[in-house]
Amino acid sequence: MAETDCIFCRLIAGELPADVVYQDAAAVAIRDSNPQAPVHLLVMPKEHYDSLDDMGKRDEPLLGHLVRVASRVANEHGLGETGYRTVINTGSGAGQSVAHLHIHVVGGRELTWPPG
Ligand code: DGP
Repeated sequence: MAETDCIFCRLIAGELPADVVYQDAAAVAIRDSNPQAPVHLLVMPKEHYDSLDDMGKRDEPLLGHLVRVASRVANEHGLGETGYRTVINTGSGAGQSVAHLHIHVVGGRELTWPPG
């Protein structure tokens, strides 16, 4: 169910503008508005989940689908050869600023490890 005060729910509903690069019945991928690399996409479920910790056993197929979508959009954006990083920030201490589960797909430059 969409949450009226969730930016990503509003964006999925078309109430806010977004650069959508992929969508299907369950998932959407958009360009991040504050990119940290030449390619920085966000893959998210259309249904609202606050975070990864909101997902239960019954959500495992959706979670798997989101990860496959992340791989698909990464490759469609030319990251297959150079490599890319997928990140899910969970909780404010880990840098989660939007409480709607999303997978960052980052690439197009050298990525260091460990992340900050
Ligand atoms: P996180 O900090 O892990 O919750 O990531 C949230 C990301 O969402 C952050 O990189 C910036 C991005 N973001 C926030 N608001 C918007 C928006 O309205 N549109 C788009 N495209 N990205 C947004």
